[in-house]
Amino acid sequence: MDTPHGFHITFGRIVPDRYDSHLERRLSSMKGQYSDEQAFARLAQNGDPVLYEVYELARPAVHGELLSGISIVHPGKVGNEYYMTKGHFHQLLETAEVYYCLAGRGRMVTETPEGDWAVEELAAGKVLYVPPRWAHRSVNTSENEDLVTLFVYPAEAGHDYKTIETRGFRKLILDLGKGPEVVDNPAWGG
Ligand code: PAN
Ligand code: ZN
Repeated sequence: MDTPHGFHITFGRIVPDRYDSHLERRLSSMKGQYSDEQAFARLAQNGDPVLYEVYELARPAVHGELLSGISIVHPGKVGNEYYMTKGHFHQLLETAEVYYCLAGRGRMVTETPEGDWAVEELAAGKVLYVPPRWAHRSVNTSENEDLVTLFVYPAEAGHDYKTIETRGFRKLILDLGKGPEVVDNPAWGG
């Protein structure tokens, strides 16, 4: 919570000491992805904050190679919806991914083209396996800490962002006054 006279200090920012690419995703690149468009517009008037960052070690996109890196979702909300990644299916749908949560708290929102869905808790020390066919999005549900995960997936997987951009995920993670809740996405367009 912001207080009028106080400030807070974030300790121990996790950044890998070696990487090939560093991507910053700002609010403007998430247009249409948050449920409260008015809250999105209000936030956008005050600048274009970085919502999350990805550090990746490059490898050739061929069978047998693995890509790894660190994803950092910053704390914050657009209206009552927590900061989150865009989320995607892998272009090669039959490829999986492992996530290892290094710091923070959050949720991994997942679903398949067949209509299954699952929301898993993320907390430091938790390992999550995202099986082939499951779209995935990480959501930071902490009030003031980064959600930091290490990920590993086949280098040939590729990303299909379009499907999620067009129809969204079936489930949203909202704070309706009692902390994070899984809520049906009223705008889901499958
Ligand atoms: C991760 C994600 C990373 C950022 O490396 O790419 O967490 O999320 P978006 O790609 O959805 O913006 C991964 O799942 N790679 O496949
Ligand atoms: Zn992925």
